[in-house]
Amino acid sequence: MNDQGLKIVIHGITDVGQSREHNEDAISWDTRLGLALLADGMGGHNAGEVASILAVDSIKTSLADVVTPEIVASGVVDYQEAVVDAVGFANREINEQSLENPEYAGMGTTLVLVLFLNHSVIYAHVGDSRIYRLRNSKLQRLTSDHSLVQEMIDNGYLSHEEARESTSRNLITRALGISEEVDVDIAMEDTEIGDIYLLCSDGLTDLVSDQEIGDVIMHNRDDLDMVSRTLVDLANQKGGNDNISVVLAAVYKAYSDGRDDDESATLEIDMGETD
Ligand SMILES: [Mn+2]
Repeated sequence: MNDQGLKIVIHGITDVGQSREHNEDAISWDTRLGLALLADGMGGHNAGEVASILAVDSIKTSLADVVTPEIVASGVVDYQEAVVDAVGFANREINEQSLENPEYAGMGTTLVLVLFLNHSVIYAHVGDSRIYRLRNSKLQRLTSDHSLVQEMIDNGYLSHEEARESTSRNLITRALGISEEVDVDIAMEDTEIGDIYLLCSDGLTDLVSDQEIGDVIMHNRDDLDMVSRTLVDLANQKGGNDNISVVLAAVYKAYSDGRDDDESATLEIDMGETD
């Protein structure tokens, strides 16, 4: 929600990839709310799809009730709390359905979301879907995977390179729907004009490096449709062994698309904190 001369442009694609029968990823956004969401579901049959769609729809519906111009202007709502509540509510809905329907037993989903509020953005995640931010020429990973290999990296047992090759890299340590409570990582930061946020599933990051992701965004930063298609194409060219999803959200001035680029700038990569 922006009333201060900023415009949030959002674009995304979800793709089944080259080897899966179903697409269990779900993406959704609402430009008016300044909200973008991505979920990567898991579970037998179609349960993963059910979980991921339920997550994005439920959270979007919950937040639409509180992200109105009047309520934002009133300053009475703590939006980080509102996001945690919305994710918690979605978690319980998925968990209840998984307990009620045998075919949905054990279903769960990752989640990443960004919510833009005037000059700041709230971002939240559960699982191994990621959020990156390109600011000027620097790509920064804003999330730390809730996964076994990330824990091993944090504890010094595995390098980033070894983690990329690990056969257990898809084992996640947190997900929505698998128990009554969920622990959400949430943060807030100021935005700058020209920032581009990328939400993506592991179908992208397992195959496409941070360097490649940064290069694609840098070179097409005024065309989010092109960025989305190029990233998905790259993952498919490298095998596309999982569903691939990307959502890009850019902060522009209300009266202009894009920004003046420094074409000569070189990309820097920040892998994020490994705390
Ligand atoms: Mn996946």
